[in-house]
Amino acid sequence: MTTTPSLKATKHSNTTTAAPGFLPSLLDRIPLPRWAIYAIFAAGLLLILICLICCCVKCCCTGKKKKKKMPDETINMKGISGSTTAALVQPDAVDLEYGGSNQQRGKLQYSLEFNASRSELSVGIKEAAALQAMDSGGTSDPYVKIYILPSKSKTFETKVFRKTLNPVFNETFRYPIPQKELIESTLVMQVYDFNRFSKHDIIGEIRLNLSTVDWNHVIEEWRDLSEASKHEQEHLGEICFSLRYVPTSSKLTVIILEAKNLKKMDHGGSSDPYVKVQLILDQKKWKKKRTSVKKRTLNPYFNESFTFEVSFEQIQKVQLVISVWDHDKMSRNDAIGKIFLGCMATGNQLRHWADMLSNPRKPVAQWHTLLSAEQVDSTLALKHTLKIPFTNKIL
Ligand SMILES: [Ca+2]
Ligand SMILES: [Ca+2]
Repeated sequence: MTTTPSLKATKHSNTTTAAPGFLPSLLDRIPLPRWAIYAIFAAGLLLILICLICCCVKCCCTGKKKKKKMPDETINMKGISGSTTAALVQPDAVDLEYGGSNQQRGKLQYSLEFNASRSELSVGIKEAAALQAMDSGGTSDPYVKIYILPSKSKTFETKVFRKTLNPVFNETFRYPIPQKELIESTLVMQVYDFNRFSKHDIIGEIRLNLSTVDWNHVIEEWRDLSEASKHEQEHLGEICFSLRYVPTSSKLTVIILEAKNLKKMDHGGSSDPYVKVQLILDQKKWKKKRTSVKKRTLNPYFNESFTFEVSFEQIQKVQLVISVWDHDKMSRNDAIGKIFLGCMATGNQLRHWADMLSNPRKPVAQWHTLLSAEQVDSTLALKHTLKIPFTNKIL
């Protein structure tokens, strides 16, 4: 009689020390020792914990990888040859660059007006739409170049619009031109993609035979851009130089870095290039310096620095003329191409000049496409210093 209650008591006390309620009775029914059950639980918990940690680590790592990819991308983009990584990252850009000739170039809206009494043609560049993307980011940096053939007297450029395929230019350019000449001319409007460190790409162009235009009305219309005609784009070459202006010391430093794809001027299919750096003030030649001659090359490397003293007041009105020449031993040196910078400049050249002024003390380098010397001279409208004939000089 006394044993049963004591047994019951011990059994009871056992259960109370473990855990009261449903769980202990469940554990009792499992045909395993308690330590084994606890071990299995612990192992299970550990496994879940490890899984959770793994998930967290994986998430964090992929996040970091995505962030890290950015600099790799830019390096690859800048690389000379498109690496496979770049191709994987930007498949669209690569496709566009090597796309067929049926590629949509986009369209341009322009206006034309001829003022007969003033013999003046006004060309309005309104806007462009759905332009072809020329850059890796799927955009372009468009600007428009305008000139008239066959005179090609003056080339105008609009402002550059960064990273857009639908720029609104709203700029008007005026050409003094007699009516007789007008109806024998062709107006060329070319849309380019600006690139700071490489040649600008032509997106497309519109060629208008001005004899077919009804000049009784102001014309405003949209037209699709077509592929630029190759034969007429006379390629003179490109030049890279850096500009630096220090207002406190009144020093303008021009470093002629290099040129490439220069026009062949000599019979051997080469040129002997050198560069003239000239400053023009009040339409007069003011200061002049030149680089050494690089023999028989179309891609000369100069890296020659020239410093001019130009006061802050003068820098506002000075024009910097950079011209590339071919040296000839036996005959007169020929100009290969020219460009000018300054507050009077337009487009890419004005941009470089403005960048220099807004970054005092900092050298700013940029590539430029050379224009014909005649074209630049006519734009500058230099007061030509009369060449005194040899006989007069003696007298
Ligand atoms: Ca560009
Ligand atoms: Ca030569």
